[in-house]
Amino acid sequence: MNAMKYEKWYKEAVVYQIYPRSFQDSNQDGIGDIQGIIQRLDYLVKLGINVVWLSPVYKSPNDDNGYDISDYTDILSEFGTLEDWKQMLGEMHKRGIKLVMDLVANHTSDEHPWFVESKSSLDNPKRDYYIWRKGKNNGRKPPNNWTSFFTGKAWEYDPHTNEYYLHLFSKKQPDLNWENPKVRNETKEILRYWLDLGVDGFRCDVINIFSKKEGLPNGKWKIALTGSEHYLNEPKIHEYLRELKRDVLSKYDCFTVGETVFVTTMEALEYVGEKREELDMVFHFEHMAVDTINNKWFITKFKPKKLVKVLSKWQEDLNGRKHPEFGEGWNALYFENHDQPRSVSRFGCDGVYWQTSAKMLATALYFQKGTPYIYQGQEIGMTNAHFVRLEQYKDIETHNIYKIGRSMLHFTHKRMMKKIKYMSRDNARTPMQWTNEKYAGFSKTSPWIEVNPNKNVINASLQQTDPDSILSYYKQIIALRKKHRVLIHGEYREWRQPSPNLYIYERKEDAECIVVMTNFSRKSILPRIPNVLARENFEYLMGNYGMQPLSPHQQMRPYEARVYLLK
Ligand code: ISL
Ligand code: CA
Repeated sequence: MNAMKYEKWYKEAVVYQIYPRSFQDSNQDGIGDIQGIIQRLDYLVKLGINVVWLSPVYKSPNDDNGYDISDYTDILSEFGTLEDWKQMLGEMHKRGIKLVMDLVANHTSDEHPWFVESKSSLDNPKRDYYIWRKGKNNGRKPPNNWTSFFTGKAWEYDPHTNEYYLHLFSKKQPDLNWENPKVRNETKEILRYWLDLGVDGFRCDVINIFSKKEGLPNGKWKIALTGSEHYLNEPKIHEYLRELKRDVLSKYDCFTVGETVFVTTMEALEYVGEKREELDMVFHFEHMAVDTINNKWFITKFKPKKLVKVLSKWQEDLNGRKHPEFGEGWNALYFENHDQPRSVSRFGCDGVYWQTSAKMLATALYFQKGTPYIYQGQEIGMTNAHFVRLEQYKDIETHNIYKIGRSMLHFTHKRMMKKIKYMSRDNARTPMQWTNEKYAGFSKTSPWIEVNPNKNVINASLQQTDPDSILSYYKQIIALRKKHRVLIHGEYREWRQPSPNLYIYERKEDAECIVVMTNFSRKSILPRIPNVLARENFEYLMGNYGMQPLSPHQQMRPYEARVYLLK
């Protein structure tokens, strides 16, 4: 079979991310599961999405909630069985929903049989599956100064063989050695296994850090991620991705979205440019850093202008005009995932303007060029967890940063809790709020992580019957994307504004043009619209203030969003 045969259906897709542990519990053990997902598929059909990205459901000791895999071809028993999974896939396909699985191949769990073998002796055939090195100073110090994404050293000493292994995440997540062709072949087998079972694509975890610079040199000291200049976007990763594409992915009708940390637009194009034959799109993080300085834990006030600048840059740079040798690239549009705070709490207002601002954010994002990704609960405007005690948080990253902040930086408990409250990944991991029942309809028993106390006000069941709800608004957005081709293929152009809080852009293809207007503030602001355009030129399509405004030139009210067809 030939890659060219397939239509690029993913460009018209709308993806919904499920974090299985927190979506729906079917057997009342407090943990979401696969049968739970099956129960909620009709909800997803009504929403209008047509692809599900499922965060890991593989066997895992759950040091990092499934991103530490101990068996890539079987299902974690808390989530169900492979039979359940097959049933889920069948039920999805029956409803026209495709399934994208999470491929976590930078590292395995330390309980994966490969690692168990690898650490058993220096001459084990699987020794080279991982990155083992002798320590410095007669073994007393780690091989280099690299630090982990979850803070602390990136090396763990193993007394049995007197060497250290590299782990860029937790010490229970040893990094695989991608320079070893056997490791690449194992990954290909895993891909084939799931593709042959019928999956439609992969979200590839931290794909741009697989290849490490030869010799593993010391990195320049940084407040976080010392050493990263020696593994971010190393030239060989591009070879490896083309190898996966050539040997496996091109033979199936599937797509890939790579999670690429700290990439610039130009680096991203090397992964997604159509001529590169590597990935179909990437998740970048530039817009996820606009409220931080250098590091996610150094938080600064959110300024809409910064966000808009980044969004426009990605829209413009990926069109490929600056680098025709790479070809055009395709964007992945997201504000949320299981690692990020809730967008309404972060870029909107989860108080008075909760509903308006959640709708505005969706308008600003999902009419851009690219494939929309909706993270579970985002479509009902779920907010940050607002936990008050450290014990309420479950995430390994959160607990690690708390320890480091207190012990090494000498920050007060209060200061650390403030950071965590804003930035912890658990903000996105509280149970999906289906109803106002005790456990939000997620489960009948106390869940693995507490339900957000606002479930009585924010839940899907309330919103399903309300035409003015955030959920209904998301349905409208998805329907509009399906109706207007220009929203898929049209060119993007920002209409720059004097106000730093207004974001207006157009999508244009041939004679069709759609204008999207959003206000990121609680003030009313006059938009700047070319004078030549009269009121009659604008056909109102949708907005978050109900009734059609009198004129497109009219003030943008607090967090207002309006969408017009330009004639
Ligand atoms: O959330 C982050 C840390 O604050 C990110 O840096 C995150 O670690 C990075 O985006 C990689 O994320 C992915 O791989 C991790 C896993 O913990 C995340 O859940 C996953 O999305 C390790 O597999
Ligand atoms: Ca369960």
